[in-house]
Amino acid sequence: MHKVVISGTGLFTPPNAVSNEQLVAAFNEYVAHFNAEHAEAIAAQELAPLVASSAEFIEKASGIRQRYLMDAAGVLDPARMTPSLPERDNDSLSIQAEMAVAAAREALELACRSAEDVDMVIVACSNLPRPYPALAIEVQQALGIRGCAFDMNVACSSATFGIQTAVNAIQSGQARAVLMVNPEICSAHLNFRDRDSHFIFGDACTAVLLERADAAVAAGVFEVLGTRLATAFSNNIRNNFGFLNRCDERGIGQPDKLFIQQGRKVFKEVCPMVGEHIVDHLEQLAIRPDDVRCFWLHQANLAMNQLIARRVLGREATPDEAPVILDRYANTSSAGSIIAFHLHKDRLGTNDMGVICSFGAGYSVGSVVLRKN
Ligand code: CO8
Repeated sequence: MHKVVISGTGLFTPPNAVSNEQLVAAFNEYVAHFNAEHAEAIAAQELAPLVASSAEFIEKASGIRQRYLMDAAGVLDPARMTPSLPERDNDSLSIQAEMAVAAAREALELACRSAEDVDMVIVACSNLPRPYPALAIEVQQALGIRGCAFDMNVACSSATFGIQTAVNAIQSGQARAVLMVNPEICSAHLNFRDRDSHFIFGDACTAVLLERADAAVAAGVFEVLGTRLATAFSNNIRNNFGFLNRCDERGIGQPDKLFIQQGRKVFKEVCPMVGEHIVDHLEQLAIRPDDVRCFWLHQANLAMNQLIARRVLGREATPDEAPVILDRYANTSSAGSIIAFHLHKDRLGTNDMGVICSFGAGYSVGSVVLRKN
C-alpha cells in the first residue's frame, strides 16, 4: 500500500466580515418590529414577545466574535435576514464551485502540482446546491482535471471523511492525487431569526491535496499516519430540507427546513464522544497524547474545544496546541478544522505530529493523525 501525504491546503475567505454587534443590531430591530406589529396579541397573552439577542452572550457562550459571509446585506436587512445570492444560469460557474476553485488553486500551488497530476475530486460539505449534476464534477471541469469526481455529505465531519476516502483511493493505487474541497455557505441554511442559533455559522471554503508520499515534490508535507471515523445517530442537530418537502405542503417554510439544534445536549454528548475517539485513535497508533504537537479541532464552540483538549491531554491545552479560528470565522462546518490546519500547520517542525479532528451532526466524528516530513 502506498504511503499518503497532505502536500497542499487552500482557503477561500468570503469578502464580508460581520461582527456580533452588527448581527445583533439587525436581529434586535427585527424583534422590535415583530413585537410592535403583534402588540395587541402579545398584550392579550395570545403570543409570546420575541426576546432581544446580545453580543456579550454570543462571545461568552461560543467564543465567536465575527464571521465571514458570502452576502452580508441580505442577512443584516431586518426585513429579509437571509443572504441574497442571485441564481446563476446553468452555463455559469456556480457560487460554491467558484469558492472551491479558489481554494483548490491555492492547495495545488502549495503542493507544486497542476490539474494534470490529479485523478479525483471530492466535494465534501454540509450543504450542496442541487442533487445533480454533482458539484464535484463541475469543479473538476473548471479546474481541467481528468479522472472522476463525486460529492459527499457528513455535515461538519465531511472533511475528515473526505480525507479518509482520498487516502483509501491513493493507498490502493486508484488515484495518484486527490483534491478534497469543502465549500460551505452555512449562512444559506441558518435561521437568522432564531435567537438561539443566529450567530453560530459563517461561510468559507477549504481544499486539501493528498498524494502518494513517494511522488510528492513540495517540501514539508504531512504524512497521514492514520484515519478513524465514527457515527452515532442523533436528532439533536437536524435539517429536514429535502426533495420530499414538496410532497407535503404543510412543512414548506417551517423552521425545521433550516438548521435546528439542541445546543446544550450536543455539547454534553459530543465532547466525551470526541475525547474518547481521539484517545483511542492515538492509542491504536501507539502515540502518547503529550507527543502530539497540535490539535486542529472542529471550530464550533471554544469551551467545547477546551473541554475536548482537557479530556485528551489531562490538562489545559495552550492556544498553541489547540489553535482557535472560530473567533474570526465562527462555525464554518466542515471547513473549520481545515482552516485551523491551514493557518497553523507551519508551527510544526520535522517529525512533529498533529491531529485534525472534526465532529458534528449525525453525530459524526473523524480524526486524521499526521506527521510532518
Ligand atoms: N442572546 C442572549 N441570550 C441568549 C441568546 C442570545 N442570542 N441565546 C440564548 N440566550 C439565553 C437563553 O435564553 C438562556 O437563558 P436562561 O438561562 O435564562 O434560560 C441562556 O442564554 C443559555 O442558553 P443556552 O442553554 O441555549 O446556551 P448555551 O450556553 O448552551 O450556548 C450554544 C448555546 C453556543 C449554541 C452552545 O450550546 C453550543 O455551542 N453548543 C454546541 C453546538 C454545536 O457544536 N453544534 C454543532 C452543530 S454544527 C454541525 O454539525 C453542522 C451542521 C450543518 C451546518 C449547517 C449550516 C447552517
